[in-house]
Formats: sequence, C-alpha cells, structure tokens
Amino acid sequence: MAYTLTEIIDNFGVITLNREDKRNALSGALIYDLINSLEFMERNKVRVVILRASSRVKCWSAGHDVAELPTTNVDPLRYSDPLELGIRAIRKYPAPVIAMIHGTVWGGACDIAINCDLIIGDPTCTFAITPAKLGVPYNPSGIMHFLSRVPLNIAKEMFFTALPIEAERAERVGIVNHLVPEAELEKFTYDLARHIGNHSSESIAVMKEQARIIGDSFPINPETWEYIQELRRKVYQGKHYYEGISAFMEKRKPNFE
Ligand code: LCV
Repeated sequence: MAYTLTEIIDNFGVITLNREDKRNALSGALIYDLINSLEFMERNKVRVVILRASSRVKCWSAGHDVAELPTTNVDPLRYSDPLELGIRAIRKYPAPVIAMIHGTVWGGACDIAINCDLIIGDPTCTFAITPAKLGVPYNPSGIMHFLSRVPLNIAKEMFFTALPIEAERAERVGIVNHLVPEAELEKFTYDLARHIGNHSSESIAVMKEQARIIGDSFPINPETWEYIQELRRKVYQGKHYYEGISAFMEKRKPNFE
C-alpha cells in the first residue's frame, strides 16, 4: 500500500498523502513512503516538489499517528522518530518543497507543513499544534521550527491553546505564504512551482541549504541541552503523557489532574 502517490508534471513533482481512512495520520510507514518519494523526485531531478493531500479531504493530515506514540518511557519525538526523519528530509531536500494545503492540519503535520519552504493554502486550511492535548513535551527542534515561523507570542498561543489557527489568520501571522480560493489552489500552486522550476536549480538549492544552516544556528551549550532533556523526560515519563495517549486511544477526554 503506497501511503504517498507521486506524479511528475513538466519540471516539478507532486507527492500526495494517501491514508485518508486515518486522516493521513503520519505513521512510520507513511513517512518512509514520503522519504522514498522525495528520493524518487531527486533521482528524476524535478525542480520543485509539491506536498499535498487529495482535494476531497477535509483533513490534510491529522499529525503523528497516536497509535505509534511510545508508552514505554521513550521520548515520543526522539531524533530517530519517523516524523523527525520526515521533517529533516524535507528541510534537506535540495530543491523547494511547497505544501499545498486544503483542509485541517494537526500536530506533527503542522511541523511538516511549516518545514516545507512555502505554504499555499485555501480558506479551508487550519493549523493546530496539539502536544498540550496529549501531554506530549514537544521537542526543542520542533519548537525552534515554530519560533522561526511565527512571533513568540503566536507560537506560545498555538502551543498553549492547541486550537486551530484559521486560514485568514494563518496568512496574517505568516504561516501561509498565499491564501487563494479553493478552486484556484491547485492551478496557483502548480503555476508557482513551474515558475520557480524555470530558475537556476543550483542557485536555489544552495540558497535553501544556507537558509537552513543559518536559520538553525542557535548557540546553546551542552549543559543547557541536558537540562532541556531532563525537563522533557519528566513529562514523557509522567502521568499526563500516559493519560493523554490513553484518552486518545479510548476516544475519551483526558483528565490531566
Ligand atoms: C492515529 C488517527 C489520528 C491520529 N493518529 O475523523 O503534536 S503532537 O505533539 O500532539 C504529536 C504527538 C501529534 O501529532 O499528535 C497527533 C495530534 N493530532 C490530533 O490531535 C488530531 C486527532 N484527530 C482528530 O482530531 C480527528 O481525527 C480529525 C479532526 C483530524 C478528523 O476527524 P473526523 O471526525 O473526520 P475521526 O476522528 O473519526 O478519525 C478517523 C480515523 O482516523 C483515526 C481515528 O482514530 C479514526 O480511526 P478509526 O476509524 O479506526 O476509529 N485518526 C485520526 N487522527 N493522529 N489515528
């Protein structure tokens, strides 16, 4: 079962999330298909990649597959978690990756979307980062991604409320590059990809990689990293995390007493 569909059109490629029965939840299998699709696109030297869902969905992606979150005192967002592998594959992909978003985006799928180089949305797009709902101690690189995308107060509001940011506001705060009518989303995004694809791929690749390296240069000493990991360990080994995952799986509201 391919959890992503791939297509090459002119000088750009399209990867479509294909796990609608689970609202495109990002299971390890889906992420590995996504990484394979990116490698396929790189082998075929496409100049831009569009990451999308089918236009018939209401939900672009429901985020990390909660059924795959560890419940055995393991960091749920560890460096080797498939979601993190997928995010890094997008960030290091040597050409622009454009997220084309129709529908709602949740949790780790928000992290995937904001790590694409551009987001083009329609009025149905919303963005919610949800660790607070699940008792998950989000990870430092994930928080860094949000801080490099929106102002600190907006990032805090998103993390503390876990509420969706609606399309208009998502454009206003800078999550979305362009907000276009639903009927025009595909044409606008595909035309933009074609336009970028006509420029120098070498120049664009090196500017993307420089932006990644420079944007990630946060001077933090090792002791501070150890402090951060200690803080997070207390949470993912604590009661709230276990309650958050159990409640989701039992389809009930969590009780974070
Ligand atoms: C597994 C799912 C999921 C799902 N995993 O359809 O950012 S963090 O730290 O929180 C990180 C750990 C993370 O990303 O956590 C996941 C955060 N995601 C969410 O909180 C969104 C959870 N999903 C929903 O709120 C709803 O499913 C939405 C609003 C996306 C769609 O609602 P809708 O009524 O259309 P259902 O809820 O009925 O879901 C359809 C099927 O998809 C599964 C869900 O369990 C159901 O499966 P069954 O038909 O087998 O019961 N599903 C949805 N999201 N994240 N599985």
